[in-house]
Amino acid sequence: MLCCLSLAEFGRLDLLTEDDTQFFERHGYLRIPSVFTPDEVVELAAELDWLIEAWAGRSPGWSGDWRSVYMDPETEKQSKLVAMHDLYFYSDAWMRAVTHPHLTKAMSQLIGPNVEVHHSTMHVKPPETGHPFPMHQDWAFYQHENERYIDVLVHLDDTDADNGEIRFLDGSHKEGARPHITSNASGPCTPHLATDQYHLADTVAVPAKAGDAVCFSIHTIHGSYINQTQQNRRIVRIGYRDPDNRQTDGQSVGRPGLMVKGRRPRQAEQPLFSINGPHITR
Ligand SMILES: O=C(O)CCC(=O)C(=O)O
Repeated sequence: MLCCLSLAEFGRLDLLTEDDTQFFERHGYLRIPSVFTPDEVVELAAELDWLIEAWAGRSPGWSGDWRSVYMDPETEKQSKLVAMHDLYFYSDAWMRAVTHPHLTKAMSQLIGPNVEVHHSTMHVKPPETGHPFPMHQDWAFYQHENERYIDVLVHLDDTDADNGEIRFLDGSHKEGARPHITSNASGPCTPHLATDQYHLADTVAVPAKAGDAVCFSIHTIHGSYINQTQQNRRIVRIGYRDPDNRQTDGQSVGRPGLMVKGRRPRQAEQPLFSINGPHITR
């Protein structure tokens, strides 16, 4: 069960040290070890495998000319990504995961007293040709006004160079949002940064263990290599924000999320959220 805290576990609630928060501010990313216990990982992994079978889409993944830089033609044809959004609409285990006290406490240490969940997204790299990710900021997918937005990669498998661990451009969050390429000669493509200016080879690898959470700023530039192993590489990204950090465009814009820490301050004249949608009330 994910919900009950023993006294020993309660002691873990002060999850991040001063050194951790300073590391995050300086580098723009942080690995938080063992946020989820081995039992919790087993449950979440089983639920994820069910979601993969029952709901997720299997597609060639992100589009763009970057694909021919990252992959030879044969690999490019075979490369696939298994993905879906908002896992907590489909699985109570994932609802408990995004509201997990250790995780939400850590988020409030980095974001502030009030924390709202924005989305969750499954990224599974299938065996051998599982999708690499070009260098990008997540800001390009869900634009927000300030930096009080953190993405968390919940690891369900150990990651390393062979299965495409997450990699960050150290300190790149400090310059804020950067323009991304959103179209190529053949038409619109998935947002990414120019392959001749931003190189995966310049990034810091952050291998992690199943149960770890690797968090990073919405402005931290990152990417990853292909999965060359025989197993799925299973990660779920969860986005958390300060509810006062207004979203201006992109994924799920205008949709309110659950408050997982603190309160949603009321802006002047702010109406209640509409019960008839759309929810663009801010
Ligand atoms: O799953 C990965 O390796 C990269 C994920 C990523 O780039 C993202 O979630 O923004």
